[in-house]
Amino acid sequence: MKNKAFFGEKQAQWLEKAAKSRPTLHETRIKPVALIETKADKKAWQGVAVKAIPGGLEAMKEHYHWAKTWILDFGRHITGTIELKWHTLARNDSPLRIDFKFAETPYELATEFETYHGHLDRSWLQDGVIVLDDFQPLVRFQRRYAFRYVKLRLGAPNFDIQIDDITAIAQTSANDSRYTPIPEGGALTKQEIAIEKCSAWTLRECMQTIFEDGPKRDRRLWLGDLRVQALVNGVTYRNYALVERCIYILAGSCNPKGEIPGAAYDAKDGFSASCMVQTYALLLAPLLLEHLNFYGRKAFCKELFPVALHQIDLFRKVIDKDGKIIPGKCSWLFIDHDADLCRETPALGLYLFSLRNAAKLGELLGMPQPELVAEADKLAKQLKERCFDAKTGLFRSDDETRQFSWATQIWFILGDVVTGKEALKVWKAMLASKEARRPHTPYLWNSVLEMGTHVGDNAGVRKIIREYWGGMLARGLDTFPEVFVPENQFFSSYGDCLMNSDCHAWSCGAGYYLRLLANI
Ligand code: RAM
Repeated sequence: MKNKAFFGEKQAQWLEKAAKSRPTLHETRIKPVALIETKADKKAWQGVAVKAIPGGLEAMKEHYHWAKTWILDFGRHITGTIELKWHTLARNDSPLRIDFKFAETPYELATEFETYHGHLDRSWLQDGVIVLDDFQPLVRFQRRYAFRYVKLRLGAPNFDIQIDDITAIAQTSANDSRYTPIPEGGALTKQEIAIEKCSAWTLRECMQTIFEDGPKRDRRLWLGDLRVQALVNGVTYRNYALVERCIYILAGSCNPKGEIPGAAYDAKDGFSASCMVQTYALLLAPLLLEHLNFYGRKAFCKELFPVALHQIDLFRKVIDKDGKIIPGKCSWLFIDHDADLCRETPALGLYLFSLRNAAKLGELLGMPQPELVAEADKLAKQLKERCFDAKTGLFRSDDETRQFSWATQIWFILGDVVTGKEALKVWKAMLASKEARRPHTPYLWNSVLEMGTHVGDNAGVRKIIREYWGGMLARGLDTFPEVFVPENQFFSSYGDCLMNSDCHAWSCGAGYYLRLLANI
């Protein structure tokens, strides 16, 4: 029977390699640090603050009847579950009901999930009920959660219970001993060191059997997120095997046209791929180049290079001879969660970036692709002629809206539409522009850092990190969230910020740039 897989038997082999390289998850046991309550506070992020109840944890150990609510703070973000040890003082006349809720943020903790009105499934919100018919004294919550706070309500009117212990069991595939914290007194400020630490912690929490985007939601490997994660991993935990496992999963899941999926889920019964995202597919070439630069894994990169080249071949088909995207030909062009952003134009810049990176990779692998550079130069010229606006010094979108956006400047500069001093000028004009659409998510902010580094404004990049990532830190989180729009604290791409993931991999990139710029 003919093998329908585009890359033939290799795809099955890649999936097999991925299945065999499932990493070990390291577990840590963590005790709660405080019993807390939430209170409305206009000054706090999203209007909710938490307050420790003095002596609360000791009081919790006393026996009681009737149901009581306990809110625990574990003092840091955890990906894992909890164990509850308890006993009853007399025989029961009913089962024991435990209502529970896990939350990453104070707002999530304080807000009733019944108010949720977003368009992703409510099942992502982490609550539920356990009813114990048989009174086993040790209850381990079966699902995996992402949380710092846990709210429990348990007890019964006709028998006393006593809580003996509550412990969180955190899990990660990151090897903590490989992470070297940055000492104070060197090239980075205290705040920058804290940002780097938070970046690494964000990555660590997302490092499970795959690099997940967020351990609360979507728990999926996304190719765009993976590139950011692989960069930070390369300067922290250096788990190259996990990077390769993830690339094998995606490459093995290519559809019959050879398109690499944007996302995959590591399910118990196999990998399930979804979402064709062309702007992510084009990042495979840069990802492989960076992987080669970090670990020198030539054989691996050679094996996967044809998949990266094929993504370029596929994208070439959606561009006409004038260098314009043919309407209706693209699948999902993800650049940022911004519904009003013209995505086609930045996507063309990203295509240039992919072409140039593929050419560099080809050189290093001894598989040169000179025609890719010629193609990139021709397209860059066409785009410059059509999109450059001399009055503002910025590129407009290549459609009837003639929109100015940071996204277009970023990807045009990363794709070398202009270089050197000209590129630096665009960077400065972008930072000063009042008109250009700004990024919504840390994912695009990460590309801002990449652009600034590319044009050589290291001081400017560090300033953005201190302001934007520093602003996230000031929220009191110890992981970086999926979205952070300082002027709109309730912003969500999903219709309700309860659905936001507050430990999200694509936000960890600042740690990479800080180490790079400080030469650490
Ligand atoms: C969301 C997630 C994920 C991202 C995609 C495009 O579902 O935040 O991280 O890569 O969007």
